[in-house]
Amino acid sequence: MKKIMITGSLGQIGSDLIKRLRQDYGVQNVIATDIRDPKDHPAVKEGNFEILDVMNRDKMFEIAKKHNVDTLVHFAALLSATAEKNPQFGWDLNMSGLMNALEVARELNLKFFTPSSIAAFGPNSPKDNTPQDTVQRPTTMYGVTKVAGELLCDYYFLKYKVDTRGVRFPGLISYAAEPGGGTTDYAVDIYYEALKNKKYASYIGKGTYMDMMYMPDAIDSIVNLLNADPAKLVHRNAFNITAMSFDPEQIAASIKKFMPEFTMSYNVDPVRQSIADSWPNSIDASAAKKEWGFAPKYDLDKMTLDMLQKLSVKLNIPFKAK
Ligand code: AKB
Repeated sequence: MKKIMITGSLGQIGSDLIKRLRQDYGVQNVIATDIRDPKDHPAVKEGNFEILDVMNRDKMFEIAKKHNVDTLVHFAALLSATAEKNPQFGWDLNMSGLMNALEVARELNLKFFTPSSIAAFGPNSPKDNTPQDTVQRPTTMYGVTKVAGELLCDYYFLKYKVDTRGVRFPGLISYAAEPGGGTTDYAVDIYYEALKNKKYASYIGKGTYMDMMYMPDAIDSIVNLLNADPAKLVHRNAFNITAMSFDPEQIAASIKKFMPEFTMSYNVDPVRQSIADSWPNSIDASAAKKEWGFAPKYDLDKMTLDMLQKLSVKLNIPFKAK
């Protein structure tokens, strides 16, 4: 992996991955692309940036060829809550975007990474410690596209030998770019509101457990899986990974440890609650640990303290852990 192109790179994961890859591989060797072009974004100002709508396969091919990339990381997609509002567009964007990216990877012989999600499981998957290989009958459009995407990536590896790799991400928590349109986003919003208002009304109900991970661990997982020895990869495209599982009460309790005046109430959103109810409480990441050494570093309290400290700088709101 020497020259990497990223689609949807100004989103939550891309914003952090660009920084890491530019540090590791050199600024000029990371080609950031996105449908948006905010001129003041560091990724746009610092290095190579190209406007790309992933529905346009010719343009994607042209950019990859022009920059002579050897790796394609494909993020552009609608997340769960947004896809549920417009399922037809969710299918079109998530599936055509992925198919275009896989075709570009096939034609140019690129290494390929795209994320799947805990959303690839459904209400009849085992709820706790959900195995790597098990029943997958998701009931959201996002989940349907994630299962289809996992299979499509397997297909491109088996049929065309494209070096496809991927993980099932849990909810990702980060401070650089805010997530948009997910179900797990409450676990990001809560830190912003804790700093701004010392209180938060959760749209996810008490007792709803979901897998989560802090962004530095997610970024490590992408880089480590892309660099993993292919001979050791049995699963390739849909590794379960997780760092923690909690419900709103537990993340609130973690914030209170550092900010005792913080309070939480509930204002449950039925749509996002029913999506969360269809997902696992916790998934089993043992295949990722065994096949490529996945090892997250952040637990809930370590993440909470870092999030509050980093966000206080970003938002310019004083914070001192109690
Ligand atoms: C979402 O909530 O839609 C995403 C995901 C778990 O894939 N964060």
